[in-house]
Amino acid sequence: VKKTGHVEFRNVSFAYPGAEAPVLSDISFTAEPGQTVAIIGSTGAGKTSLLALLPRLYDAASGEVLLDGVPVTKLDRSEITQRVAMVPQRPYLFSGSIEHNLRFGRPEATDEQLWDALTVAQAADFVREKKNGLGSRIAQGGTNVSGGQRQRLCIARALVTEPKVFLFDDSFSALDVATDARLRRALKAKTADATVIIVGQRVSTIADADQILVLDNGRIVDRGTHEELLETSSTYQEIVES
Ligand code: DUT
Ligand code: MG
Repeated sequence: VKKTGHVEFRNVSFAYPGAEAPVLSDISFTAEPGQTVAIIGSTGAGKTSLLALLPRLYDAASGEVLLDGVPVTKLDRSEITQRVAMVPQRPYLFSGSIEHNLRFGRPEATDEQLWDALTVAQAADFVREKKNGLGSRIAQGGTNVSGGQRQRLCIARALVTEPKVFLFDDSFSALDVATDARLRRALKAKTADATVIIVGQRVSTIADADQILVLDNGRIVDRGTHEELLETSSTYQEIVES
């Protein structure tokens, strides 16, 4: 199997341990290398839960989640983490230098790779302006940087690992619209062959995706491009207008 970052969900259902009601029901879609698939839906729709099944934070109750054609349950954790990077909804920075935080998934990364990732993540200026640059200290939980800076540092951390698949869980929400657009343009140029799955609330963040999945109550109720969904999906129209 070529390890290109091909993602497929096949009739996936999932319930949290101990809960009876399924959080995801019969989810099927594919995300190909070079594509961006966006997931949109109201709070509690199951977006974060869906992403969590790929890096196996949880396993599906039924159906299959496949990475490059192989069920993730048959892969070693290291094979998954080499290919998949997730930027969580509440990105976490730990106590230590910026450099230390950025190298977390790839200790051997060069300084050049760190700066390259920071540049794409639109965080290079902010790090350069700090007196100690990459050596600047981050407080536990990243409490001494803003929410948007924290998001960008966590995006840079994911970029440093050069994954085949990026999972962004609402990773652009704390950025202003212009920074969001710049970041995603740079990301697209840098990761043209990667598979990108992006959870977003803001229409501008997801409108240029190759495919948008509209999630409602754990089900994909509609799918298509932005233009198609504007025509066909009342759920999507409601989200766009809200
Ligand atoms: N849920 C649990 N246990 C968890 C996490 C979530 O029972 O550890 C429930 C809450 C919710 C459903 O699963 O009813 C879906 O949650 P998820 O976090 O996947 O929703 P979301 O679409 O990511 O919501 P948001 O937009 O608020 O991030
Ligand atoms: Mg979520």
